Amino acid sequence: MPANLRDDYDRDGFIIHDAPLIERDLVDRASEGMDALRRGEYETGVPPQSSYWNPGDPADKLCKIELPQLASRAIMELVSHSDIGRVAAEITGADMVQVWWVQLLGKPATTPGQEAATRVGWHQDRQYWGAWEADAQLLTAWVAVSDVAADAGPMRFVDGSHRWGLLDRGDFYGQDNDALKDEIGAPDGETWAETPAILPPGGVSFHDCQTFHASGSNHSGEMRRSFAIHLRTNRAEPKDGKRQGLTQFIDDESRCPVIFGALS
Ligand SMILES: O=C(O)CCC(=O)C(=O)O
Repeated sequence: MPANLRDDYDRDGFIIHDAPLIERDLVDRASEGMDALRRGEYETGVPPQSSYWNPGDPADKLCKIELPQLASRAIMELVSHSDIGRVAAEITGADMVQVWWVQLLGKPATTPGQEAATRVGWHQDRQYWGAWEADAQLLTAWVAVSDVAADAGPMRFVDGSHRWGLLDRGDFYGQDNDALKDEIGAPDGETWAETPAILPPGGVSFHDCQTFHASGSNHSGEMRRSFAIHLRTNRAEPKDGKRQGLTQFIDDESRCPVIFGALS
């Protein structure tokens, strides 16, 4: 890995590791696992957590399934990949990296002009993560399972926005990203500059919990497939030491694997 990735992460609030970190065979097996979950088939016998998308939902709805690794062994293998932990540790300088939540994300392909709520609105992850202490070091590894080219509705990051503080003005489910961008606005002296995360299957982007990001419609003709793997380092503690909501499983490494170092 280039030595300057940590500097890039500190400066921009994200990195785009477009050299695949996950081998193709595992990506393909996790993709099959994704199809099984979409059919409501859970090979471990354990369903995912309660989710925005459920089997039988319309084909043109954004597919978002919580903790898919509980239901599929291949998805668990993918989210536990040691190279994700290694890169996350390298860019944060951490001694320990743990997966604490995962989302399966399938963005259906639509045609221009088609009415479908498949976009992801500008937001900072941190606005949804109140179960962690305010200074917790949290980030996301977003693994491309399909080819995420410019026409597939890639994530877009706002360069350096992790340094803008928690503005709490975004909306993951928002569909009008121009209006949201105007509402959020760059703070005085800052510029709103966007970088798309173009990734091949197995490529991974990493973003800080305060980095603004969004994604548009997918016009590639194929579903855009990915996993958003939410990570904490040894510098992240749950709020008031409580296990609740999104932190409820962090003491259970069979659900929340440690992928670099060890829990102290
Ligand atoms: O998949 C997307 O377009 C957005 C995902 C996201 O918001 C995240 O991984 O934090």
